[in-house]
Amino acid sequence: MKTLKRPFMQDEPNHFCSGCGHGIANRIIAEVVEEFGYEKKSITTLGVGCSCNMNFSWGGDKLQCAHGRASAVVTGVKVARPDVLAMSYQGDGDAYVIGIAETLNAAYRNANVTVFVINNNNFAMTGGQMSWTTVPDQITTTSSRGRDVYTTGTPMKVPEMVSTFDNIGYVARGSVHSVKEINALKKYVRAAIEAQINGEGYSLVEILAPCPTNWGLNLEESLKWMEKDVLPHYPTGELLKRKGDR
Ligand SMILES: Cc1ncc(C[n+]2csc(CCOP(=O)(O)OP(=O)(O)O)c2C)c(N)n1
Ligand code: SF4
Ligand SMILES: [Mg+2]
Repeated sequence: MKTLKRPFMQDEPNHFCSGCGHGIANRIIAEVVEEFGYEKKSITTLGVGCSCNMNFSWGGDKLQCAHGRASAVVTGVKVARPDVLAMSYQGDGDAYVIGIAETLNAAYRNANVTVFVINNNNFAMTGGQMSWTTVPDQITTTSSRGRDVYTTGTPMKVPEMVSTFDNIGYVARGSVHSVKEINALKKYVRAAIEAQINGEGYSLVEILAPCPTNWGLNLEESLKWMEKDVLPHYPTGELLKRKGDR
């Protein structure tokens, strides 16, 4: 019988709610890090939010950052330790709202780091407030009648924005809402990490993920809602291919 190698996650069960998309994202990143042989040579900077729970499941070295600052901290990590795989793992509120300056500057400076942003369309950890990624008409605790895009802005699309910085390494958006998308996501994660290893510059993978707890839906309803209401605003795919493939 073939024994599958286990990704370098810790033995503790994760601390995410059942049906949460963070766990799948953690697992995929762990598998790819292990495939490249960096399980003992990675440093991940964590945003504030449910992403902090990665602390309990992730086997690599981690740095917990102040809210929104993980892309700045990971830039410094790579300067100090160019030999490690330097990744940040952040939520949409962390990376695209409070930390939008740090996120854009890391990309603009073409730091040779890999940024993962888990976009669940809300500030999950603090109870489901509206984020800049909340989709039109989405009900949150601070948009109780549904998000009004005329007064609060339209969904923030940072991968589309940074993919105009065409000196950088790689940009993609994936999702964990179906098996097909999970398989595609693994390819994006692999491409982003390989771009860093080859010194091709900044890479970003946004990962669409369900948050059944704050969406007030069960998992099945959450996945259907993503397909119908989230994907039209956040199409998946590669936005900026690796340098050799452009
Ligand atoms: C400076 C600061 N402001 C506000 C907060 C409160 N806070 C904690 S988590 C969070 C939102 C996190 O949302 P997101 O990054 O989308 O992560 P998620 O929990 O959705 O995965 C906020 C506003 C904080 N911890 N620090
Ligand atoms: S609140 Fe949402 S994002 Fe946070 S662990 Fe629960 S399901 Fe996941
Ligand atoms: Mg969020």
